[in-house]
Amino acid sequence: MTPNQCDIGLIGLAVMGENLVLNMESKGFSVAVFNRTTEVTDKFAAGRGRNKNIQPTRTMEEFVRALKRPRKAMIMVKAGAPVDAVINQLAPLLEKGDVIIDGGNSLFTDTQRRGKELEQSGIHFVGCGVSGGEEGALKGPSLMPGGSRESWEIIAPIFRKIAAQVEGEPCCRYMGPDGAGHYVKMVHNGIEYGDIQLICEAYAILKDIAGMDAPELAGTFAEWNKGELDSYLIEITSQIFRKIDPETGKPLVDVILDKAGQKGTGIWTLQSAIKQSIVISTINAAVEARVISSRKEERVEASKILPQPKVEKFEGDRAHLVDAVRDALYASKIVSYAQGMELLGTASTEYRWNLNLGDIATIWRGGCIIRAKFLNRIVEAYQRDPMLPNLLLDRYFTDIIERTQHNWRIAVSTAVLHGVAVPAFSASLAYFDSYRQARLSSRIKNRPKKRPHRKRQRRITRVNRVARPSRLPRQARGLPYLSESRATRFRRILRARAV
Ligand code: NBP
Repeated sequence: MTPNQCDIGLIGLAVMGENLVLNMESKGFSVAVFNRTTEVTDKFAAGRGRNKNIQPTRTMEEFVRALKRPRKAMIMVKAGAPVDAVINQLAPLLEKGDVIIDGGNSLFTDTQRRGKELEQSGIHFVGCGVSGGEEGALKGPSLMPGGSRESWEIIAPIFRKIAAQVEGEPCCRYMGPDGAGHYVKMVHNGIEYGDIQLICEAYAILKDIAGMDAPELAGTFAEWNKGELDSYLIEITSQIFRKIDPETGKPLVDVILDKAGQKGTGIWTLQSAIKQSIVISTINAAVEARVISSRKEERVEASKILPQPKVEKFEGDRAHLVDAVRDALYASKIVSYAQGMELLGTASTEYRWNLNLGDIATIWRGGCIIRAKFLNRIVEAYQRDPMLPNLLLDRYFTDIIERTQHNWRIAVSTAVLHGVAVPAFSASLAYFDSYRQARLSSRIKNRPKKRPHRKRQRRITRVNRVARPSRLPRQARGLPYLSESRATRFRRILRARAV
């Protein structure tokens, strides 16, 4: 192939990189590829990349020479130091106006730093969240690009085409400047953890209390997948229950190790939520559940020492319990997304990203692990009110909570009485029970404050008026202009509901 002919280049031919390259090529783009270990490149070129519009390269110089201007080079290597190592090799060979895209799970603050560093040489840097695992990468992922708008215009024709398509719409929209794309991907992963944990808890109640076996569980989840819970994760859960372990002949779910690991993004989401003072208790419960599950040996020992609850066999109405668990799952999921969306909205204000929450729900509808019918309801909620402070306040979601609330409590209390751990179900319910109350028990923590002397009070007020930066208009403080304060938004929601 002659130089400067490839539409895009990709560095890092592990599972995600290889599949993305094949996806790009299948959509009509020519792709140059490079990998630190040359044998990996050679193996790919001779195998899955054979007889395709793919150009293997063996040095970074050869890789850069293969690209059309403005050059578009995507990095798909392990997050952290490897990304910096690749950028340090690649950037000196690029020119002003070229674009580097980091498609790995990088920490958004690293993306902000890298973007600033590259800006000095006029090279665009895009931090792009890629969701959907290896299958998504091959067939169409959900893509969350962040960087300058100019860089988005350069990569958009390729990215919109390789993304998953839902109802003719690509699951890829511009998220916002600098670290916005990687931040959205990070929260997406946190939400994914929450979804998975909620499913685990539904399974625990149905199996350990209702006594359902694998075929019954498969049928129940398949049934749920026909309704409001229709989603990729519910669908694959129903399929998992049908898998048989070839060695023992038992259902796979009964023999598989109960130990879950985690990568950085769940913990980063929690750290960011603490920094922004946002409660994401469902995601928090999900991350902690993984931590406890990973201590298998310790749990085995503890189970021999600690007292087990003395519980009676469940004698209630099994069908009713199944309905209660389904409702608890849906209500808790709504709370989890309400928390995740609030975190995104707050970070957007803090970092001045101007995130569009409706767009984010739109691009999660396909390609990614959390794809679900329910995301359409979130899109509609933000169409009704783009400034919605909390999803629970949207009329559709309030109605769901009203309908499911009683069953939600039955599921959680039954689990507690039978000693089945449901940390994400109960954290979601506790969040709802706190958020819905005008007056909380926290008043006990507050000591009544002495009123200052009237003269001193006047002086404090005067000082505050002049010097407290929060008294200045938002724009004067360099914050993005918000048309409404949070309080005004609530008053408007209440007025609308009164009609
Ligand atoms: P890995 O995260 O396993 O990384 C392997 C790749 O990184 C190889 O190409 C390896 O080259 C390269 N690499 C390493 Br390690 N250190 C390097 C260095 N110092 N310089 C240059 N290259 C280096 O690959 P992956 O699972 O395909 O994931 C790629 C990215 O996508 C990650 O950030 C991941 O978090 C993210 N992601 C993964 C998934 C998923 O389902 N796997 C989903 C969504 C996002 P070598 O061959 O020479 O060792």
